[in-house]
Amino acid sequence: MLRKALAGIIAAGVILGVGELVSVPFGPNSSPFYAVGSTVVDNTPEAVREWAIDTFGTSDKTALFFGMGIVIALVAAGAGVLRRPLGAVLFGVLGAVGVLAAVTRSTSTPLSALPTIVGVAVGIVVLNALLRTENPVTEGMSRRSFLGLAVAAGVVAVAAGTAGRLISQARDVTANRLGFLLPTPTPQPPIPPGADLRIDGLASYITPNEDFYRIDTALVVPQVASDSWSLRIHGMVEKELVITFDDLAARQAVERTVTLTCVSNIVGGDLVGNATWIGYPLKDLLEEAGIQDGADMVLSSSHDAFTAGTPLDALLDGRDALLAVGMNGQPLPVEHGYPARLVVPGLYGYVSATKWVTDLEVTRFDKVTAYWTDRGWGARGPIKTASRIDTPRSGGSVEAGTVVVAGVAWKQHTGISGVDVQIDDGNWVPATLSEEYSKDTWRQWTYQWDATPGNHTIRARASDASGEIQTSMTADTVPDGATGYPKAFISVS
Ligand SMILES: Nc1nc2c(c(=O)[nH]1)N[C@H]1C(S)=C(S)[C@@H](COP(=O)(O)O)O[C@H]1N2
Ligand SMILES: [Mo]
Repeated sequence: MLRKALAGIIAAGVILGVGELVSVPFGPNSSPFYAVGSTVVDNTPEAVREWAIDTFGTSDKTALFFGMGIVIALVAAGAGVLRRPLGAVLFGVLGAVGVLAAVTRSTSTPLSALPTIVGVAVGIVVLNALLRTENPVTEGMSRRSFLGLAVAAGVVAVAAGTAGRLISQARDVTANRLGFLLPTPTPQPPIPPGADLRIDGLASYITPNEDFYRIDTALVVPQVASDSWSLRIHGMVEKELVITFDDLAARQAVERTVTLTCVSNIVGGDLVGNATWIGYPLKDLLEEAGIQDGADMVLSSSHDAFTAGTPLDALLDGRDALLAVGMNGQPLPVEHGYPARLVVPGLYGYVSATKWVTDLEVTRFDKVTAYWTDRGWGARGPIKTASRIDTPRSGGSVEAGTVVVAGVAWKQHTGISGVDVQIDDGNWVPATLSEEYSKDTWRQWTYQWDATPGNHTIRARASDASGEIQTSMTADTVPDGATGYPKAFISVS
C-alpha cells in the first residue's frame, strides 16, 4: 500500500519534472505545474484570494506552490493505490486538465500542450514499471528492484525539473536589464530632508526597491527584454502608435515620486510603497495618438495578459501618469515590471499600475472590463484616505514615559493635511507631520505620547487636503479598498 502510494508520488514527480524540462523552449506557461497554477490563480474565488493575501501577504505564491504540492502528492498517492490500470487512467485525465490549462494561457500556442503530454507519457511508463515490481516471485528481489527503480525515477524527476527551471532562468532578462541605459530625466525639485523623519520603526519616506511590496498574478516573473519590447497604442485613436525604446530615446524623460497602493491592503497593512519613478508622461503619448470623442478608459495589457482599466481623465488631467522605466535610480526590477510599467498617482494599482505593459487600448468602460473588475472589484479604483501606525508595533510593550508614536498617511493626488492621534477614549490630538513634498506621496507623522502603565489603544486618523477626515467606518478591501482607523494595542510597564 505504502509502496504503491510512493510509486504514484514518484510518477507524478516525473510528470512535473519532465514537463518542466520539455517546457523550456515553449515558455513557463506550458509547464504543467505553472500552467495549472496560473489557471488556479485566475479562477480563485475572491474570498479565498483575500484570505490568502491577508494570511500570507506577499508570500502568497510560495503558499500556493506549497498547497499545490500537497494536493498533487495526495492525488498521486491515490493514483498509485488504485487498481491497475486506473492509476494510469487518472494520470491521463489529470494530464488532460494540464493540457487544457497550458493551451488556454494567453501566451499559449498548440505546442504548449507538448510538455504535459510528454511528461504524462513518461510518468505512466514509470508508474507501471514501479507497480510491476509488485507480485514478484520473491519478495526480497522485488523490494530491491522497487527501491532501485524508485530512486532512479526520483533522480530523473528532480534532475529534469531542476534543469528545466535553471535553463529557463538562464534565459531570463537579468543580463538585458544590466545593460539597460536609464534615460537622464529632467530633475524634479529635490526632496526636502524634512520629508523623512527618520524615526526607528517608521517606514522611510522612499521605499527601497528590495522592500517594495510586490503584488501580481504572475507565477513566473515575465521576462521581457528591452529590445523586443514595444507598446502599441490603439483603439479609439486618430492614428495607431507602436513605440519602442528607440522611439523613447528621442523623448525627454521625467522623474516623479509617487506612492503606490494596493486595493487589497488591509487597514494597517504594508501593501503600499513610495518610489521615485523615471518615465515618460502618458499624456504626451496618448495625445500623439489622438483621442477620439467618447473614449473614457484606457485598457492596459501586460505581456502576461493582465489588464487594467484606467479612467482616461486620470491620464489626461495633468497629473504625473507615467510610462515608467526606472525605479529609485535603477531600471525597473524585473518583478516590478521591467522594462516598462504604468504609474498613475491617486489610483489603486489594480486599475492603473500595469507592469510589463505592452498595449494601451483607448476605449470605453461600457465596452470592456479588466482583470479585477471581472472578479468583482470596482471599475475606477480611486485610493481612499488612509493612515498607519508603524511604531510602537501593535501588541508590543514599552516603558512608561515619553514614547515616540509614528506612522504614515496617504491620499495620493489630494495630499494629507493632518493626522490626529487618540489614546484610548481620549480626545483626538494633532500629530506633527513631516514636510510635504508632493500631494502624490505619503506623509509621515509623529506624536510624543506620555505613556502611563497599563494597556492602551492608540488610534490614528488622517485628514486630506480637501478637508475630509478619514472615515471611521470599517470596510473590507473588496470591492474598492478597506477603511477604518488603524489601531495599536500597547502594554506599558
Ligand atoms: N502585469 C501585471 N501588472 C500588475 C499586476 C498584475 O497582476 N500583473 N497587479 C497590479 C496590482 S493589483 C498592483 S497593487 C501593482 C503592484 O505593483 P508592485 O508589485 O510593483 O508593487 O501592480 C499592478 N500591476
Ligand atoms: Mo493591487
